[in-house]
Amino acid sequence: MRSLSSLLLGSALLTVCGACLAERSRPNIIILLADDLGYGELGCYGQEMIQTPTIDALAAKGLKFTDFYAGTSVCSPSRGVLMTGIHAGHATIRGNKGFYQVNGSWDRVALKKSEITIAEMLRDAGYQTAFVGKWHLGIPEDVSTWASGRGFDFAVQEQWGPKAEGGEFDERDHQVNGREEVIFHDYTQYDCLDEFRTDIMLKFLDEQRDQEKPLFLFMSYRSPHAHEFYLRETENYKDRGWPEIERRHASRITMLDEQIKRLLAKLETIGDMENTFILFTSDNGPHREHKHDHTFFNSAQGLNGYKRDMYEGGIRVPGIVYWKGKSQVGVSDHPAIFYDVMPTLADVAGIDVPEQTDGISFLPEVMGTPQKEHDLLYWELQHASGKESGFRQAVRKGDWKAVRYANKGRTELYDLKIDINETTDVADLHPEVVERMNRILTQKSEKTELYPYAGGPGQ
Ligand SMILES: [Ca+2]
Repeated sequence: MRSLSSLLLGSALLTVCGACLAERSRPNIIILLADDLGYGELGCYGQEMIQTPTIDALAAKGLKFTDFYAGTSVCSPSRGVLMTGIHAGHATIRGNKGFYQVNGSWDRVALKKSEITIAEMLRDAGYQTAFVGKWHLGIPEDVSTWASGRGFDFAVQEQWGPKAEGGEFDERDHQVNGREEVIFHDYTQYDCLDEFRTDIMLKFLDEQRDQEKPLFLFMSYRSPHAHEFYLRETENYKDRGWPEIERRHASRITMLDEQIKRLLAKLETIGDMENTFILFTSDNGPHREHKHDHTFFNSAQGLNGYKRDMYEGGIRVPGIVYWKGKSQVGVSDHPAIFYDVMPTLADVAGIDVPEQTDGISFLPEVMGTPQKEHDLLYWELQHASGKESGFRQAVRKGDWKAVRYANKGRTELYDLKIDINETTDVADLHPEVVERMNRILTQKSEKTELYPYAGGPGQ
């Protein structure tokens, strides 16, 4: 029997350390984000030519979402929605570039400091937060807008564009914790950029992991984005007779899969896979750049459109959740979107959801309990390329999907239930639905200073 004094001592320790115990018992959280990976580029989403065994295994033992959506259809604004939980119609970042009237030019836009990021939310809840890769939510000249300034204890960031003191960043230089130091990506030493980035994260886990804290890790990969300086020669798919550009595309996706395998193995080794919530997704649909043809591997799984489009091919992306011993095993058709990620992770961590978010936690769906649905999902994108192609919007309400080319005053309507590939515009057959959707599209897009077409036609 324990003595009274030891019971009292135990009780005192519990009181003293109650807060830290609560923090330590919070689950680890990991976001694995691919760049421009299409809905159909993984085996678990029907891909038959490109091998992705690690991600497929994650989907097989976790929950695979069929209706998972990016924040919008291009990098910076989509990632902004992911990090803030704010939908694209009133987010700060509405396109890769905004229009600065003061000098009449299109340029980068940073997240507002008044908008809390997922990293800030979790760091404030006691998490150790770590980031490697592409940030794309700040401006090059202002380090306070970089990942290190937005909630990450450890941040190694690819950076390009002008330096505050003049000159340009060499994007092979990965900037550590702001500009504390630089790790040079000597691309002759790695099979691919994501191998280099994974090495950085593995080293962090070996040397800087604070086991007293739960971990939030955000791996922002390069693959299969078109822009990569160098890829080491590999034997991958050499016997297939594919065009070289397509062989390399497939090879990079398979190498990304291998890097995820290395990271998961490390987490398993150090004990961080236990009680860890993992989300794998992509920031937008497949690209068709540098002469890569997104139809060669059926990268959007037949969906219409690709990166920068408001059709499903531009915004519907892989979404896989695995939480060892806790997540449901199977497939979900619950429509979820990037602005749901912040409330979901708040739910996972057991903390309050920031008021700014438009999202709904999809944790109940992951756990197999009753799930609240969105009334509608909304996207918009401002291109910097001019008025004609400038402003695109989309809304999904039930099975209705409207796509509006606002600067042309044209709204298309699709019935996803019978036409998931958006082949037949039925706007003429349902003018009352179009009118309702147009009202939503106008209402959801708030005017904002740096995106002159936001707000829709006539504003
Ligand atoms: Ca992207």
